[in-house]
Parts: sequence; structure tokens; C-alpha cells
Amino acid sequence: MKLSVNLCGVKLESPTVLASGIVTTYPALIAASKSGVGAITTKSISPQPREGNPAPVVIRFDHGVMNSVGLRNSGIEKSKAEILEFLKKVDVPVIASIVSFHMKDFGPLTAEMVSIKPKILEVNLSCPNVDNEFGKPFATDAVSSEKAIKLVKKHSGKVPVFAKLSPNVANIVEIAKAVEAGGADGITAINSVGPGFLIDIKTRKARLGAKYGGVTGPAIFPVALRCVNEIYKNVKLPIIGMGGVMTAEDAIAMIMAGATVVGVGSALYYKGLKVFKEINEGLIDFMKKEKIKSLKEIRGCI
Ligand code: RRO
Repeated sequence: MKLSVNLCGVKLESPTVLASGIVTTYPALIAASKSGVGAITTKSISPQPREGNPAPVVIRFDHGVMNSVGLRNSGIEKSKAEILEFLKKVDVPVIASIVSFHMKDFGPLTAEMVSIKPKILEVNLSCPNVDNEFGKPFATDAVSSEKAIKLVKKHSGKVPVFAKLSPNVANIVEIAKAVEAGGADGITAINSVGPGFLIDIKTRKARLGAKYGGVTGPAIFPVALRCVNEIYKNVKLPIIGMGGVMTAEDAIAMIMAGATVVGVGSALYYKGLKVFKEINEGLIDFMKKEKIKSLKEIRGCI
């Protein structure tokens, strides 16, 4: 019986991935790497530094979490040096996330990021909290998505490229096929749902500093599961399936829907880093009970 998974030639000891943007400092990411997680993803890095949105940028509600971080990050120049140092200190594979608002920046940004040799590159085409040059995330348009991935692939060398997709589209299969045609090696699905809106009725003000924000956590799990399943049934690429995964049962369902590995993000706000050990143990228990030797036996079974 084994939990390890091969993701585009990269060995993960556990089929779990820390989603982008949840743990944002490099010392905290190093601590996260020791939690039993299979791989960790950096915060999305943009060509230029960004201040992000006014506080509060992350809030909890009854059924999930909302964020309007607004892509706060130090930009590729400063981040490169930080990530390079960080890569020396982590034992699990690192997925470097990049984001751009202009098509022309994807090539140079990719070249900068792959020069420090992350194991996988994730291209965030789907941030719900900031607009690109066309006024909407690239992942809401098939032509832009394919073009962006083609540009990334020209500069990514041997580093596998995952495209992170948005659930906020009429047809996610169309976008998944577009990034496949653009040469993506894998797909990460899904980014936040929305944007959404919550009001503090006592103050009559928005609960998030930026008013609207992406919805994550348990509320979006069924949406994520459906998106992953639709992608799995129509595209031949490995999937990092994420969106509201809280438990080992959720992770099993995500793999049954077609995910190769399972991303975990908002669950950390509820359970902290122990969630990865909990999921690994739950997977082992399930495999023992169901007499499964490898997760391959249940992947995409429905
Ligand atoms: O930083 C953010 O506001 C953010 C990003 Br880049 C993203 O991809 N998804 C999200 O929910 N928030």
C-alpha cells in the first residue's frame, strides 16, 4: 500500500498539496513542509510588487472563507532571491505560482521563475480579486488561456507547467481543453468561487476591506468536485484537485472525481497544519478497509 504519487515526473510522498496563498511567508512555508504534505505551493508572484487590498483580507463565515488579498507579493525580482534560499531548506517538492495581468509578461516572468528551478510551475490564470488587461481573469476565456500557456511553455524548459483554472465560467471543459492545446502538463482546479459579498448588518458595511472577494472553504467543495470530474472526463492531464477539501473523506472523493493529487487550502484556517497528517492517516485507513493498494484503483472511478 502506498500514498506516494508521481506528478509529471515529480515524486510526492503524500497525494496532498498545500494550495497557493494560504501560507505566505517563507519561514512558515518551511514549517508547513514538515507537516506530512506532499508538495507546497508559493503565493502567486507577479512581475511587479503589489501592496494588495485594504484589511480585512481574509474572513470566515458559517460555511467557508472569503478573501480579497489582492495578490499582495514582493514581485519576481525580490521573490526570486527569497524562493531560492527557501528551496535550499525544504525537503518536499515546491510548486512556484506565477500570475500576470498582461499577456506580454508571461514569457519573461516564466524565464525568471524557472531559472531558480522549482519542481513545478503553476500559472494562476484565475485570481478573482484582480483584473487582467482585458478586465477579467485569463481563465474565463479559452483563447487567452491557450495563448498564456503557450507563452509560458516557450520559456519553461523541463519544468512541468500547471494551469490554475477558475470555476467562474459557463464551460470549464472548454478552458481545460484550451490549456491542454497550449501545452500545459497539468491542471490545478479550482481557484475561488465568485467574487462573493458579505455584509456586517450591525455596521452596515462590507465585511471585507475590498468589499467583494473570492469564496473558498467547505461551501465550494461540491463545485470543485464537479469541475475536477468534468476536466478528468474530457482532458488527459493530471489534476491537482482543490476547493473546500477539509477531511480525508473529501480527499478520497476528490481522487474518485479524477484528481491525481488533492490541494488543501482553507482547511488550514480551521485545523492548522495537522490537517495533512489527518488526511494521510484517513487515506491509509480507507485503503486498508477497501483493500486498495494504490490510489490509482479509485482515481476517476465515477
Ligand atoms: O491574492 C488574491 O486575492 C487571490 C488570488 Br492571487 C487567487 O488566485 N485567488 C484568490 O482567491 N485570491
